[in-house]
Amino acid sequence: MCFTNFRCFKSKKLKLMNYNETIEGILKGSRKHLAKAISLLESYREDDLLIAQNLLDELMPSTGKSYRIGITGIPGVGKSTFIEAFGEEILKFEPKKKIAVITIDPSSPKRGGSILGDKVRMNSLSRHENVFVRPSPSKGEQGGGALKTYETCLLMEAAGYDIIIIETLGVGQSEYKVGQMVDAFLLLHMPATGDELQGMKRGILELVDLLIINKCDGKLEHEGKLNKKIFEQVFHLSATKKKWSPPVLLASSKEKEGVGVVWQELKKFLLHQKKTRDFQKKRENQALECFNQQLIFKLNKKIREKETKLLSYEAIQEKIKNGLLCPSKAAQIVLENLMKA
Ligand SMILES: Nc1nc2c(ncn2[C@@H]2O[C@H](COP(=O)(O)OP(=O)(O)OP(=O)(O)O)[C@@H](O)[C@H]2O)c(=O)[nH]1
Ligand SMILES: [Mg+2]
Repeated sequence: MCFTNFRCFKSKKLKLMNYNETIEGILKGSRKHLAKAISLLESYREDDLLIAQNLLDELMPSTGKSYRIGITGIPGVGKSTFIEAFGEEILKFEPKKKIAVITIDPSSPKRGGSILGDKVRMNSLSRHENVFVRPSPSKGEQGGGALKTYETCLLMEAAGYDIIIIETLGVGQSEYKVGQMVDAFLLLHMPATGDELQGMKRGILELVDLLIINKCDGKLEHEGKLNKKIFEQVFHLSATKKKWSPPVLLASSKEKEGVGVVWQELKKFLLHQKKTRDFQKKRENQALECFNQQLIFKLNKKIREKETKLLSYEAIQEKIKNGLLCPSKAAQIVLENLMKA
């Protein structure tokens, strides 16, 4: 049952794209219809977003059945190369699985689109008939980037994808946001990148479920083994707080070595999560968090759109920056004006 705004049914665009055909197409696993729905979701236009919202709402009963996996690590650590090897490894043992990959690209501040959208990547994996690779613009926080990634996951689930892999940018807030929207979060580390723990963002280590030391080939192999001991000690020391101590694995994505072990260990983790019911609890919290974020995002957007009667949003911001208006009083004024409007 669709509870959302029915105004969108009058949209010309909706008639053109054929709403029912799109829903049926997605449920049958059509890439064309899935891609169209994701584009609507990523759009800045209000009418597109309303259609995407309604589509997703109708598809909700068919979502939730995948494993959502986040992959992070500094730029150049080998995330894309790893995902390609990892995906191929999964399909070797479980050929019926359907894998979707979302790569988050830095967005162009001017155009709002994806800068690297046209870059050819994961060439061999993306050619597989059971694989769907989709670059997604990060759109910054104001564009609600992470929220769109979450909903893209839901659309992919409705299209029957069993495993959804999200490659983060590896820098900034989006990395943490992805870490908080997946079932399992994998961190790729590269040996010989200086002081291991100083260089590593501590907060990320707390979100990690599996740590993979990549590029363990050639000259870096020995260093990789030394790094493994350091990370194992770190996880051992913090193990009392967590039910699961993240395994530290050595891999070479380029040589496709050690990648199969990652899949085996990941399955153990997911099974452990399901047994302890942490899997379901985490999903419920994530869905509620997405709702809260959407509410804040939509409220913020509305406030920006509606010029307050007393002061414009920009003028209020200016006064706050110059210390002429107290932030809580400012928020009160904006909210009151919004209610009146
Ligand atoms: N020697 C070696 N090189 C690797 C390995 N994995 C990736 N590389 C190389 O590292 C470089 C960066 O790899 P990517 O897979 O693009 O890294 P990434 O983390 O996805 O990079 P960004 O998306 O730009 O953050 C490429 O030249 C890869 O060939 C590995 O296991 N061993
Ligand atoms: Mg990459």
